[in-house]
Formats: sequence, C-alpha cells, structure tokens
Amino acid sequence: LETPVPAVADDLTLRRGAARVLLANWRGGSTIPSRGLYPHQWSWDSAFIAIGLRHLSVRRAQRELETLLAAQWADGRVPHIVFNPAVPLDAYFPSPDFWRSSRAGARAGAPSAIETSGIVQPPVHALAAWLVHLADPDTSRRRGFLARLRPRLAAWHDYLTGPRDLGGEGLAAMVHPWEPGMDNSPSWDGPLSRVEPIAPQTYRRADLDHGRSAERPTDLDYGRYVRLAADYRDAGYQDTAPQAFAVEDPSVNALLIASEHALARITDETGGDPTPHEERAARLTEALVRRLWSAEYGMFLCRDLVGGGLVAERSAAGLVPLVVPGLPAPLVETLLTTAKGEGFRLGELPMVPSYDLGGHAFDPSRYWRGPAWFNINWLLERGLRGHGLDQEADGLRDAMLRLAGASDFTEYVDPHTGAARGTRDFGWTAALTLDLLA
Ligand code: 9YW
Repeated sequence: LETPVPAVADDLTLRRGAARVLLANWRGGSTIPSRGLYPHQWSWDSAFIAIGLRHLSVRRAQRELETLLAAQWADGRVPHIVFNPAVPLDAYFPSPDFWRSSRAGARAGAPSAIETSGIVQPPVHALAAWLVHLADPDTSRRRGFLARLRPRLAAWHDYLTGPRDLGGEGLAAMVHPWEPGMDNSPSWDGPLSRVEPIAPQTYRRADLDHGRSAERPTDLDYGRYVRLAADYRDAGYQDTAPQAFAVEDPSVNALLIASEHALARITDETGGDPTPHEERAARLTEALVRRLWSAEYGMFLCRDLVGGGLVAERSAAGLVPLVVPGLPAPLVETLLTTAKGEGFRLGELPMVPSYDLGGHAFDPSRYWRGPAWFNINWLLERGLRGHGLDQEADGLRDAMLRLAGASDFTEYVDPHTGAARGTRDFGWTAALTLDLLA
C-alpha cells in the first residue's frame, strides 16, 4: 500500500525520525539495515550507518565499525555479512549454514567463533572511520580508536589490491554480483548469463517474505547468485581458483581510492608515514581511468574479466568516481554532463537513478535497475561538493532530505515520482539523512 505523502518535514522532525530508526535498528554492537528484510550486520551498510551515527553517538559509531572489523578474516577480507547468532536461520537466505565460513573459510582465515558470509562489499570503511574520528577527535584518541582500526583497514586494502587484483592491472575485482552492493544491476546481465543457475527447489528465498517480488531480483538471477556463492565456498573462498564471474567495478574502486586517501590521513594521525597510501591512491586512480573510463559513454563502465572488455551498460556506478579526490578536471566535467543528460537527469529529477532512464533494462521499481538509492546519491552529493559543484550538490541534498522524510526512510525510490520502494526504516537512509542535516 502506498502511504500518503506527508507535508515536508522540518529539520527537527527529520532528525528525530532518523534517530528513531537508528535506535530501533541498533542491536547492541551494530545496526541492522532493516528489521524485516536484513536482520544481520552488513558491511557497507555499517560504514554508511557509522557516518550518520557519529552525529548521535560517537561511541556507537566507533562500535559499529569495531564490531564489523572484529569479524575480519586473516587474509584481510571484511565479510559482507556478520551473522547475529540470535536470529533464526530461516530469517535470511543465504544463512550461516549456507556460507559455513568457520569451516569452509578456514584456509582463508575466517574467524572460528563468528559466522559470516565469505564475499565482500565496497570498502567505505576507512572513509567512515576517518569521518567518525573527525566528529570527536578527543574521544577517538582517548579510546585509541584509529590506532586499533588502522592495521585492520590496511589489511583490508591489502587484500583488495593483492589477491583481488584478478585482472593484474592494479584494480580490485569482484567475484559475485552481491559484492559491488548493486545486486541486480544490468551491468551483470551479460557476465551472469554464463552462470548455470542452481535448481530453485534447493533453497528458499527469505527476501520474498518481506519485499514485493516486483521490487526484488528475479528467481533466475537468484539461482545464479546462489550458484556462484556455493562454488566460491566449495573452493574454500580461495581467490586463486578460476572464477565464473569477475568484474572490475568503477564504484568499488572509486570507494577504495577515497578510503585509501582516508587511510593516509588515519596513518598520519596515528604517527605513521602516509606516503605509501597516497602513492597507492594515485596508482589506483591511474588504473581506474586507464581501465574503466569510456570516452564514448562519457562515464566509467564495468570491465568483464571473464568475457573480456567493458560492459556497455550505463549504471550510476559509473558516476560514483566523482568521489575520487583529484580526478582529472576534464573527466569531472564530462561526468557532470552525463549526469545532467537524458540518462540520469541530475537537477531535473529529484535523485539520480541507479541505471540509465532510457536503458533497455530500465525498471523504475526493481532494486538496482532504475530506482534511486540514498547511499549512491549521498556519494554523488559529496563528490559534486568536493569538486566545487555546490549548486548541484545542494539540489541533491534538498531532494534527498525531502524524500527521506516523505518515505519513512525508505530503501529506494522511484526515480520519476520519488515514491517509496523496497523496505522502510532503512538504516543507511536514516543515517545519511542525519549526516546531510549536520
Ligand atoms: C540482498 C543490505 C544489503 C545492501 C546491498 C543490497 C541488498 C542484500 O541489501 O543486498 O539480500 O539482496 O543490494 O547493497 O548492502 O542493506
């Protein structure tokens, strides 16, 4: 049922509403993305949530990241889900008994006392840790927050730039469509079409208990996701095994670069030498442009490492590199033109859609195939502002605040109408609202 759109909430009402969501979703050491659909801790959700939580409680924001990084594997990977043992197994699929991290991930150094997934999500964590530190540097120093997190963040980036450089050209590769965080992006249609779906009767989609099927990935997509995850698990989560799906994603690598810059600041703050991190950020930026920039499309594209070549789909992932500090000015200009063009209509529509409005696979309601998401728009807002494009950034900020309030902090919105889609009281929508209000 569509909720009637309430009058525009004032800042105080919005702040209270966002705080209420974060308090209700707090589970003692971390925050769940949503009470029905996602009852565990998710990796990049926690990073965005910490960025908002720092305005409510710096201690909780620190704790959010500490809890996640406590589940880091010995090989450096930060799992995309940390399971809450108190939640029934059938509340979310794939559940701990599917991933079996403590056994199947033993060779990769999975923790023995915590169950996690075995894949990763975008590395927003060092950026989040730095922003949490800046919210209250005294408390942060007193608690040794950055000093404790720094080695873990460095190991995380070493994993992504080491074992995950599957293309051998200096970028991190993702081996499952869940890893870049944009599960059913049309960019994965081609690379996924080679994957044999697992039989539907071998698993049960718990997501459909909470989300409308028209707003979720299809069964065929799910069968392929499950196949890839099962194969990765059965290979002991080893990155040396051949992968059926491997892509270099511009959003993931842009976030890695932004986080690598943050890691340089964190290293400096904790008495180390930031130079190696600044150098790695520069190398990653050069590789991002060399490998994923398309002059023809006027934006970044994904690279399919198995089939070869760039994927000819315009998704918002290709605009996220606006968050990269020092991205060459002509590229920023071209990205702005593309964002304002007919595919994304920045400044005309309230928020930037996840996929080309005129693309063959566009669907205004289905997850990452069109709807506008608050985390991606928050990143674009930040990127625009970082390049001095304040007018565009202000417009996005105002629209996000309006739609977050009007939609009960929904997971995503129809990009044309701004109508709420997905689940409500969503963690990062509430958190990033608080951050935009600060
Ligand atoms: C799923 C938790 C996660 C996000 C992802 C989003 C979705 C999980 O929810 O994936 O069950 O499909 O795509 O980005 O982290 O909010």
